[in-house]
Amino acid sequence: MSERRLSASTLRDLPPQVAKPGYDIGKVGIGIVHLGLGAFHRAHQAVLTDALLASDPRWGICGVSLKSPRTGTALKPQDGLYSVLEKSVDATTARIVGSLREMLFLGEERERLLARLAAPAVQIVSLTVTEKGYCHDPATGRLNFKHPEILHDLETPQAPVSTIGVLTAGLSARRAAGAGPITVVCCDNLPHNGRTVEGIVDAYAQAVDPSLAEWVGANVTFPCTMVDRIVPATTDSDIAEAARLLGVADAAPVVAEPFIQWVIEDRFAGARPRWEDAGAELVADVAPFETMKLRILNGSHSTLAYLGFLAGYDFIWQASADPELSTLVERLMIEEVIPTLAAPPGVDLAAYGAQIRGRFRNPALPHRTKQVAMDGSQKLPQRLLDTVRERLAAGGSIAHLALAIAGWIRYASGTDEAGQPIAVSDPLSAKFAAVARAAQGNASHIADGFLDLVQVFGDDLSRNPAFRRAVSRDVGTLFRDGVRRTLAVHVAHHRS
Ligand code: CS2
Repeated sequence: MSERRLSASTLRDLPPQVAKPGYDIGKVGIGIVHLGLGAFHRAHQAVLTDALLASDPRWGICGVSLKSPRTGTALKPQDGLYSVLEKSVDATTARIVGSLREMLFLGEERERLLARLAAPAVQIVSLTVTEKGYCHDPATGRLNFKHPEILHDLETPQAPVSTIGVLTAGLSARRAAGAGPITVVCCDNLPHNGRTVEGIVDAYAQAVDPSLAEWVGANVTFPCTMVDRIVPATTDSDIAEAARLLGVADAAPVVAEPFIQWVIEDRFAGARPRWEDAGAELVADVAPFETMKLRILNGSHSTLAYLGFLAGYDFIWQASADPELSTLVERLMIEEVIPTLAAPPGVDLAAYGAQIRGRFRNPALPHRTKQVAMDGSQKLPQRLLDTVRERLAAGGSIAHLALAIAGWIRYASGTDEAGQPIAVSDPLSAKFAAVARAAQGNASHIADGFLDLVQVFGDDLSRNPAFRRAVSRDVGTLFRDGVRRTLAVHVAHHRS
């Protein structure tokens, strides 16, 4: 017997408690092209857009997979429909999202993608390609002209493989078609994400065709955004749970916490969906929201991921429930991060931090420490290192920050406390392995090798003796005493 599958034709058979699109998906146009069809987009922007389509059907999404056809292949037989399983501590609810109206795979459908980007109805191109997807130097935010994908695309700009190459080729097609202005909405956790992507696109376009760079300057805006929702990678047990809740199979559900936030700089080149009607905040200045979120949420997330993994925890909620790790994270937020922040209008930073610690403890969300630990070289600068810079400039202590950074180095050096290899997933993993090999188990050589990575630490921190000393000491302690004892001593010693 073949399994019944979620699709436009089975939509009406779903149980009444499953929320469904309140509009005819057949009448939805494509107004948005989204690059990076991952779980985060499908649980965030696609959900907030879905909520608007009943009143304004122009804003369906064409979702583009850049690296793997997998998600599109799962969604095509489902007419783009999928479920979002929202998990709080004591309940799971399911809703069907219908905003994804077309799925494209770059490897096979480049021409269709370029045609979409050149269509006048498309007014927005948004992105979730993760930090490393921008092929930039994380310490400076500038395009890395030596990145293999960028080298490839500069040779053959008409057949690009990198996000930046694809985006710029699309903007070039748009200019050629005379389709008018467009807005690029970056939804990744980069600092000043709109400005950063604007600079990266400009550098690339200048190298390909300076007249295109000029056109982009006059016709394209890059609003900054702050995005927030915890979305663990979908597992087989999530797929089984979706089938149970829906009564039909869904090959591509996503799982998310109830919390969702999107703050967008009101800086659009043309038309835009009224995302504020779905709960997004359109503001003049995103910077205070974004810095708050990157430093408080993502900074402590990474801290829990590295130290938690080393302490033997598979999941963020387990690491958050550990008394010493939870004390460390709370002190990190209150004593070292919050003093560097200007509160956005109407926000109490201490309450914001406490709410986040509560979100991390949600045991219904199996968010792996290993998942958050990925790509640390691309994440540390905006999550922890900018905070360090401001603390040092203000003469404040960096004890908790240094331990978090040492946790990353200990993790990225590639073996756990039982001597087993750690599969470190990071664009710089080959460099990490070379540092670890050359150090031959000597902790201070390991610390030095990592702290010399200027593409992570920048020239300033890499050469700052006080910073190097603090981190090096903690790396030494982690290797000598192990993470458990290091944490116990740290928490006892830095009692507030
Ligand atoms: C996490 C983020 O994987 C990670 O690095 O810190 O994906 C985090 O869950 C989101 O930014 C929450 O909004």
